[in-house]
Amino acid sequence: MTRRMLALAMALMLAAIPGYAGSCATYDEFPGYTTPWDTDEITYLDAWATSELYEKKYDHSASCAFDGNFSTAWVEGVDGLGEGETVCGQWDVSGEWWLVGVCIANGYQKSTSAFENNAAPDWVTLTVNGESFSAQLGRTWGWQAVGFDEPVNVSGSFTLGFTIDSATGGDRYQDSCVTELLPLLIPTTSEYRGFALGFGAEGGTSDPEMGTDYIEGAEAVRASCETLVTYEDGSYLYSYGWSESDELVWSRVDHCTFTTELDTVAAFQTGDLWLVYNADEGLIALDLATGNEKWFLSAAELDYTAGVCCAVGPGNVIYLGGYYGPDPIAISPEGRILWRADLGDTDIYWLYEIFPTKTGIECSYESIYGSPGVVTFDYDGNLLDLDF
Ligand SMILES: [Ca+2]
Repeated sequence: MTRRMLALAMALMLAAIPGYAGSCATYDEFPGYTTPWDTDEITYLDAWATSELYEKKYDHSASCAFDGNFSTAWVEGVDGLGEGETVCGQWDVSGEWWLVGVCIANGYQKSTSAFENNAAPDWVTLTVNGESFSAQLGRTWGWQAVGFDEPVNVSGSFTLGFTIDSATGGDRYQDSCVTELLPLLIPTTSEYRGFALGFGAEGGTSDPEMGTDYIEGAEAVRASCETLVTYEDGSYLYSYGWSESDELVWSRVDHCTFTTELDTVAAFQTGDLWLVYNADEGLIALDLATGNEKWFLSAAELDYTAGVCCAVGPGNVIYLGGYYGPDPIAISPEGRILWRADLGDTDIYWLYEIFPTKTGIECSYESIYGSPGVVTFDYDGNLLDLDF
């Protein structure tokens, strides 16, 4: 690996350091993750809480938050909304795992009336192995998920603590309830890329300084993505569209079965489009505001596989390159292939970075002539300069 490649790998690693927690999605929207319900390798052991509401006819003990039963909930037992109260669950795992987050069924989900009548945690602190994560939950029906800023390595037995920092009262009662807490884990052989927010997210090399007003027409929704790379069944890319008030507007999962050390999934934004690249399928353009598909270019049409790099130039034109070549392709925001460059030299390979400049796109390559090499094309795809 050359110095330049090392620098690139470092940059990608730095870009991958997640700094975002508190995303919401349904349990079903997290394929690729393992829960205690999915495997014998994660065994539920025990539960306890700092307080439990006692009612003769109903069980509200700590174990109700871990029983897989939506008719039962842990209900704290102090006066008021239960701020500061904690419920804990303990599991035993065989081997080593990353605990990456928690799926939560918030409030009392036995029935819609129980849900509305009772209180539900708002801000909470999740604790595992001495690491704490703060997250705001929605007072929403069904599952929501909290992704940790960084995954926590667990082996042997581990304890998940859930502390209520604030809560929203119910129509009739002030007792805070939690119906289910379900840890999300991945094997340590998988690679968790965390959350990447906004422009030039995972896999992107776009330059927001280029003068492209990339949020024009899409101020109401911003997008984020998260990548999960497993060496068992390929990579998953989770994309989310968020409103200005941080409500989840849309989400989707893209799965790529092709396995390599290179990125096989990527997402980036241009104008009012959220672009998802999947080495199995191709380039999918989504409406940033709705998550609906606008156009699609197949991997065969693009002639790309893994290690995609992308950039957005003037007029929101998209430029793609990749490890296995070929040379850059320019795609209009409407999904039309504008041009394909062709260097015609197989000794210049692995286009790994595209950088839009005033005169054209600077493309960084590896080659037998020395690395890095920079090839510049003008915005019509004509070769301007070869610098090796
Ligand atoms: Ca329950």
